[in-house]
Amino acid sequence: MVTPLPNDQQAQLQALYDAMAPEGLTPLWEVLSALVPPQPNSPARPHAWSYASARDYLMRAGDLISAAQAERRVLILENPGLAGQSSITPSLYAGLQLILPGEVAPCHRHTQCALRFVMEGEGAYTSVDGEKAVMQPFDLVLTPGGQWHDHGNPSAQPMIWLDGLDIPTVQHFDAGFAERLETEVHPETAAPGSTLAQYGRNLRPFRGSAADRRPAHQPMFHYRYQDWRASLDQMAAGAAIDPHLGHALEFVNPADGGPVMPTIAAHVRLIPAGFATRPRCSTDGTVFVVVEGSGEAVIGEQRVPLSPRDIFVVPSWHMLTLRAETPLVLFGYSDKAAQQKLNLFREECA
Ligand code: 1HN
Repeated sequence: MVTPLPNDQQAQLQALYDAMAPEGLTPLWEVLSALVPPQPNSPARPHAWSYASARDYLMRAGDLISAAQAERRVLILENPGLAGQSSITPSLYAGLQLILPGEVAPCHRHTQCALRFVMEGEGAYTSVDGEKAVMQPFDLVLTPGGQWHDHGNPSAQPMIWLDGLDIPTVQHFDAGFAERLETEVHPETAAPGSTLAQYGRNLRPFRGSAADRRPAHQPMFHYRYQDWRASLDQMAAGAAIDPHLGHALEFVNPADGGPVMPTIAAHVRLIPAGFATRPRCSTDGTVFVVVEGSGEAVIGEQRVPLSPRDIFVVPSWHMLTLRAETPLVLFGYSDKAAQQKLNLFREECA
């Protein structure tokens, strides 16, 4: 309500609201400015998670419940401003998943899109529609909506990755479906790495092969650290630095040049030692992982010290400045892919 009302008018209005409420009627004028704010006013808060501490709890969970028992053994990174919502931003979910040597996380599929960003371990895999992506630290692996996926760890070390999903977005649209495969593991449909070999170098099958097996609109599902890291280094050696982003590269879907999944976009950036980015805000609340280096993020009023493998979230329309003490390499994902389709995405640079 913009102007305060006389007490008797207020009382009469309240009586009116009370009378109509049982019939599912409420007055817009009491909520209009909250419903249509002049700019985003996220309920999410800037927050950082120490990897060492989260890892400790995750390993303790590993002593108490198996991957098979849990279906997915994951600690949710819940935004303190979104308590009870299993969300890191209003549209995105994040979690840390542990898979111990010898374990299998059973095969299922769902409408929600997922990405995995490897935090530690090597040699475990995600199988997507029966083709394994064997993972190394800081690889990005996608399980797009509707594709069967199971995980396994034949290596001798624990494997931990960050799961990023569009769960709250799908929940918002009330459009989620999920099912388990009858068998624990999807039968192998192709040799590990075959899709990467065919689509990962600006090529695609002339006919047949993975062209029949992978969806034409989204063939790629493994983006290797060794590849993206080399590209970032070459960019940093040659290109002028972007004052707001540092040296930044987006992961693309080779089928259309767009973001990696319909709802989720992902990128990496490198901030050279001693560099501080100029402040920038955008409507896509973003989850970041520190891959290398140390420094500081300033998110609105909040200062967050950065060290390797820490995770932090920058909610929509919060100014972000990144300062690198040593060369700082970050991975980030957000709902920019969805926002651009809906003509909602905006950014502002200072
Ligand atoms: C899921 O399918 C995975 O496949 C991880 O590893 C976390 C959280 C909610 C719903 C589905 C996975 C998930 C998930």
